Amino acid sequence: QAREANPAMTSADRPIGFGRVQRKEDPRFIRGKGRYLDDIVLPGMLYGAVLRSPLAHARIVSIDTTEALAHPKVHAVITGKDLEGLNLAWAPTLSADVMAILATDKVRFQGQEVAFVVADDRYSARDALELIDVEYEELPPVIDARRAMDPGAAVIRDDLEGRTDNHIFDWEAGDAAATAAVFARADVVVSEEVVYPRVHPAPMETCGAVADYDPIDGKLTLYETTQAPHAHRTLYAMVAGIPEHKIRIIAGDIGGGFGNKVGIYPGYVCAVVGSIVTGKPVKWVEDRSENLMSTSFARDYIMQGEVAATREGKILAVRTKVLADHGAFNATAQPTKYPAGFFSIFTGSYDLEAAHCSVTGVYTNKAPGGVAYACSFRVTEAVYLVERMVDVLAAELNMDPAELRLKNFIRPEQFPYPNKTGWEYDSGDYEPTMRMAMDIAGYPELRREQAEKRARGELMGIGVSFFTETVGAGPRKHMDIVGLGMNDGAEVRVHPTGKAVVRLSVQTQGQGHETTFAQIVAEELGIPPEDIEVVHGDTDQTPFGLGTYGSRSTPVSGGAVALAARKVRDKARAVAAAMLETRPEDLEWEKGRFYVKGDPSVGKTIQEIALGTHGTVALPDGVDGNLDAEVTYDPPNLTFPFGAYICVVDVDPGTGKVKVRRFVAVDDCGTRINPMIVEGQIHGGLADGVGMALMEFIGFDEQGNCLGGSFMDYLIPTSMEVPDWETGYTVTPSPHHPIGAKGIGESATVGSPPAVVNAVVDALAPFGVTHMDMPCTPARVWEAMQGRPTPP
Ligand code: MCN
Ligand code: CUM
Repeated sequence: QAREANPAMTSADRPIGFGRVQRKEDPRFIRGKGRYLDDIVLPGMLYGAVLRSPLAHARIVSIDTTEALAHPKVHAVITGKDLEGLNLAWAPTLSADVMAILATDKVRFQGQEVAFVVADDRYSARDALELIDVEYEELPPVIDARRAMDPGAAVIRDDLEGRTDNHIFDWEAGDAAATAAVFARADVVVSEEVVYPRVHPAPMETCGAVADYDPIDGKLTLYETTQAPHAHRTLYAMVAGIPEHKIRIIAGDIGGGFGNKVGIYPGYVCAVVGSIVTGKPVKWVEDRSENLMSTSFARDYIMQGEVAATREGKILAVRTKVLADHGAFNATAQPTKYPAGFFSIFTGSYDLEAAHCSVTGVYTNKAPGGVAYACSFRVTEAVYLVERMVDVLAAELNMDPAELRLKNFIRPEQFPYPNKTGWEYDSGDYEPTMRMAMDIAGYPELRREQAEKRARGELMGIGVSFFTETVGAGPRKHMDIVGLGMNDGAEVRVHPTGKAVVRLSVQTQGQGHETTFAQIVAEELGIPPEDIEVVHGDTDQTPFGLGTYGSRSTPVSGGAVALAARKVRDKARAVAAAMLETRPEDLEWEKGRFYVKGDPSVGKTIQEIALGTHGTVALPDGVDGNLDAEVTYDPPNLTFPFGAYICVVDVDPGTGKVKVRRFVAVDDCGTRINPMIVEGQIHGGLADGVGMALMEFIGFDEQGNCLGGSFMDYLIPTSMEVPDWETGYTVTPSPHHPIGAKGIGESATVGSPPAVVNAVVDALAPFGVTHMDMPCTPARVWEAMQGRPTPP
C-alpha cells in the first residue's frame, strides 16, 4: 500500500512467485530477435496487396483486371466476384452483421477492400494494383452520425434485405422510470453533450497474415497477428468450411494489439484464398495508412450526459442517451448480449439511487470497428462520460471535484455492490486510493499554486478522475462471443526433473505473459519462474480459450493457471506422502516443498516429487505417472479494478498549447503478480490517455476522406509530450479470483483521458469554459478561450 519504489532487482533476491521478475521476453526483443509476422519467410512464398476504394460511397460498375493479370510477376488477381463463387465475398461479423471481404456491389468507406493481387514480391503486387481499372458511380456519403437517420439519407446497407435506413440497434440498461422520478425531484440537474471521438490503437506492428495451404493433406497453417488464435480458428472453420483440426493458427510475437487484432480482416481471408488459388504460401502485411484507414477504430460515441444531485452535492442519478457510430459494417467485438459493450458501467464509482442509459447504433460511410484501444469493451467511453459529468456538476455546485467524488463513493462495507444497471462490483475501497493520489500530488498545495497563478493571469489546471472498470469477461451464463462461452483453458505439465511448461489459450501482445503466467505457477508450486516455459500463440499446442482482450487474461486465464497448478500440488501431496510413508493430511506445504508436520527437516521438494512420480515410487490411488493438470476456468464474476488519477496542466494563453506537467496515478488491481509489469501497463496506458485527450483524432471531410490516415496527421504522443508518471497503488483483492488478481491492462487508458480533459477545462475555468471535446489541440483550446470573456 505505497508509492511505487521501483527498486532495481538483483539476482540474489529474484522472487520465486509474485514480484518484480524481469521479463523473460525482453532478451529477444532488445536484441532485435522478436518473431513478428513480417519475419516469417516460407519457401516459395508470394506476396499479396489489397486494392482499396478511394471513395467513401460508390456503386461498383465494373472491375477490369486484364492488365494486372498480364503483369509478368502477378500470379493471381482476386475480386469480390471470385469470392462470391466460394461463398466468401461476405462474412459474418462478431456483431450479428455481415461485412464485405472484397466489395461486390458497392464500396462503403474510403479504404475498403476491392481486389487482392498475388505476385512474386511486395513491389510487383503494389505495382499491379495500379493496373486494375475500377469504374465507380459515386453515391452521397453519410459521414456525420447525427445525420445518419435523417429522412432521405443515403441507405448504406442496401445489401441487407428490406433495409430503408441506417439504424443498427437500440439498447438500454437501468430503469428509465425510476431514473426520471429521481431527476424530477433533484435540486440540481446538469447536462452536457460529451463526445468521445474516433481514435485508433495504432500498434507498432500493423496487421498481417501468412497463409500456407497444403493441398495434399488439406491443412491450412495461418500465421496471423491475432489476439485470439483459438476463436479465429473456430470462426474460419465455421465460415470457410475447412475442418477445424485442419487449421493451425500461429501468432508469434505481436508488436502491440490494443484491440486492433481481435477481429478477422479481409486481408487475412484474401491471403488464405491466395494460397489456395496459387498453391503457394502468401504473405499479406498492411502498411501504416491501411492500418489507420481500414482496421478497427475505437470509440466514436456522442453522449448526452445528465446528472441529478442535491444542493449539498449528493449525486442521486445519472442518465445518458448515446449515438454510436459503428461505420459501414457492425463489426464491433463484444459479448453477444452487450451491443454497447460494458458501457452500462457509466454509473462509475458512486452510490446512486437510479441510472439509465440508452444507446442507438448507426451506420456511416466509415471503416467498421469501435471496440479497440484498451477500452475494456467501452468502459473507456463510460468512464469518460461520468468523470467529465461529475466535473460539470462540481463546477455548477462550485465544489472541489476531489471532495465531490469523496462524498459520493460507494463505501467499503457496501461491497459486493450491485449497481443500478446490473453489475455486481466484486470489491473496492475507494477513499484510501483517492487520498493517496491527493497526497502524492500535494492536492491542497496545487490548488493554492493555481489560485496564485490565476491571479497573475496564468492558466494552470488540475484534473481529477476516479474510475471503476469491469474486466475479465466472462461468466458463461452471461457472456459469449458468436456463441462461444468466454472461458479459457490452461495446462500445466511438470517434467521429471521438476521443470514445467504451462500452455495458455490467451495471447500476449506485449503484456509479458511469458513472465507473469510463469510467476503464477511459481507462486503455487515453488518452481522458479525461469524453470517454467510458457507456450501460447499456436492452436496446435495450446488448449482452447477465447484469447486476450478486455484485460481478461489475468482474470480468466490467470484463474485457470492457478487452479491447474493447485491440481498439480494436490497430486504432488499424494505422491510426497507415498514417498515419505505418511498420510497426505500429515504433510505441510511451504512454497516448493512438502514436509512432515512437526518435523520440517523431513520433506520432499517439488522437483524430488516430480522425479518420484516419473520414477519407481509406488503411486497412490488417483495419481497416474505424472503431475500434469488441465483446467478450463469459468469465472463466477468479472473483476472491478479501480484507480484515482490527478493531472496537472499548464496552458499557454498565447497559443492554447497544453503541457501536461504532472500526472499522478494510483491503481488498485488487487493482488499484483508482477509490480514492474503492472507499472509498465499503467505507464503505457497513461501515454495513450494523454495522446487521446490532446492529439489523436481520426477525422473525415464531407466526402468521407479519412483525415487521420498517416502519422503526419494522426499524432501519437512521444516522450516529449508526456511527463514522468508518479504512481502509487493500493491492494484490494478480488474475493472470487483464485489469486485475488484483477485486470490492469486497460485501466490507465480508461482512467486518464478524463483526468487530462478535466485539467484542461479547469485551466480554462476563468473563461467560463465548463466542457470541451477531445482532442484538446492548441486550436480548439484557443477557440474555447476566444468565445468567452477574457479572464480578470
Ligand atoms: N498483471 C499483474 N497483476 C495483476 C494484473 C495483471 O501482474 N493484478 C500482469 C499480467 O500478468 C499481464 C499484464 O499485467 O502480464 C496485463 O494483464 P491483464 O490486465 O490481464 O491484461 P491482458 O494480459 O489480458 O492484456 C490485455 C490488455 C488489453 S485488452 C489491451 S487493449 C492492451 C493491454 O492489455 N494491449 C496492450 N496492454 C497492452 N500492453 C502492450 N504492451 N501491448 C498491447 O497491445
Ligand atoms: Cu478494447 S481493446 Mo483490448 O480489449 O484488446
